[in-house]
Amino acid sequence: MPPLLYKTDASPPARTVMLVADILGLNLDMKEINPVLREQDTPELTMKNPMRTVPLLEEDDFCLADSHAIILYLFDKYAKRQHEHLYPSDKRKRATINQRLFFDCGVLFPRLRSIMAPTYGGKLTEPSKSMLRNVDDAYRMLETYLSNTSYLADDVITLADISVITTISSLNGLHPINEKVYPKLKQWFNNMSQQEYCKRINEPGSKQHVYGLKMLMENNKQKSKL
Ligand SMILES: N[C@@H](CCC(=O)N[C@@H](CS)C(=O)NCC(=O)O)C(=O)O
Repeated sequence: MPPLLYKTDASPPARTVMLVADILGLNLDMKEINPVLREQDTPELTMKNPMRTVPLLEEDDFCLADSHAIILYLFDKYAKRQHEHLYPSDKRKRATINQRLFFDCGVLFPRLRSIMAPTYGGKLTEPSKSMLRNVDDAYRMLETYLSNTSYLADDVITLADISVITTISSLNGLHPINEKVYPKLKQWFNNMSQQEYCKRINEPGSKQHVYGLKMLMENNKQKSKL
């Protein structure tokens, strides 16, 4: 049986897993979970993933949460020779990719989440100046990562790019990358967005995510006027 992925298309980390599975030619079973409705909070799913987050991978009696851990596992288990460039065995390249994955997990996505959580919580009517400053600060870091290579960890696409593109697509929808300030990041974003699998898998979900967040902010604004 193929592994089962609990996911929703709007979720950037879920899209990362879907992209990597697609690139590896892996047909995952999928189960739709709406984190806004807290569908991941059932006792059964909480046992499987105490963090109560999407995505979650289940394979027989093995459960794995966090998109970064999941894509490394999928690569380890299912990658073939032609996928080597995604996570090369060269130790320094691998370490750089790992660092970018930790950056996405520990820095970039939390800055997006700081906008998502109060929006879903019914409070945020628009991102605050400090939220946007933090996003710009992350754009600055990415611009620097792109100083010497066309992609985030190498001159070819690696797992680092697949992980970061989903977060950045949602951030860019909320706070567009300024090409004059971050030209390398903008070029990278355009290059990644042109990839066939990004158009097919990432773009629809990120549009849905950004549209949903903007609609909710508008609703929160109307409610705050009552
Ligand atoms: N670092 C995690 C983040 C997962 C995450 O926070 N997912 C969001 C949906 S985009 C979620 O499930 N949020 C529910 C919550 O935080 O309670 C990953 O990469 O999988």
